[in-house]
Amino acid sequence: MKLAVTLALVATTLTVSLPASAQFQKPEDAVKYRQSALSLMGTHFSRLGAMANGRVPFDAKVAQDNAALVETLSKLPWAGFTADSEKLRSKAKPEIWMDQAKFKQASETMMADVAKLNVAAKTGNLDQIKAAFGNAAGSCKACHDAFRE
Ligand code: ASC
Repeated sequence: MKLAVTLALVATTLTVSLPASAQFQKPEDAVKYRQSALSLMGTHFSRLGAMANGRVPFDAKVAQDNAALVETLSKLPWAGFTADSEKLRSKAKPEIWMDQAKFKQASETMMADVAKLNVAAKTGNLDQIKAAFGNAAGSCKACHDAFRE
């Protein structure tokens, strides 16, 4: 019994501390993971955009909920850009793996911008949200221009 508990603890520790690539059974799973995270981020970011651009009426609570989700989701895609998924067909450009420092910098800029968008959403001030949304949309686009087909 004690051994079983110890083994379970060791297994849990290993799972948590393994590198990202080892968290996916197949390279395809990593691609699916990052695409899912980016797709969800786009969905919730677009709902904020609709309010920032006046296409739907501003609702402070809806803006807060979506901005909080976007900030959380922004942390997820990167683990899916595993070395062994580079060879798979997707919109990811080889530059992601060729210039990893630049890709990491772009991801950090985006995460910082959406964290600021979340702060702005909590104020409930539409002008602040509009400004922060514009910056975040710019960092999404910059990364897509450089790293997405
Ligand atoms: C979105 C979405 C993106 C970004 C980007 C901003 O709503 O899905 O990828 O905004 O278009 O420039």
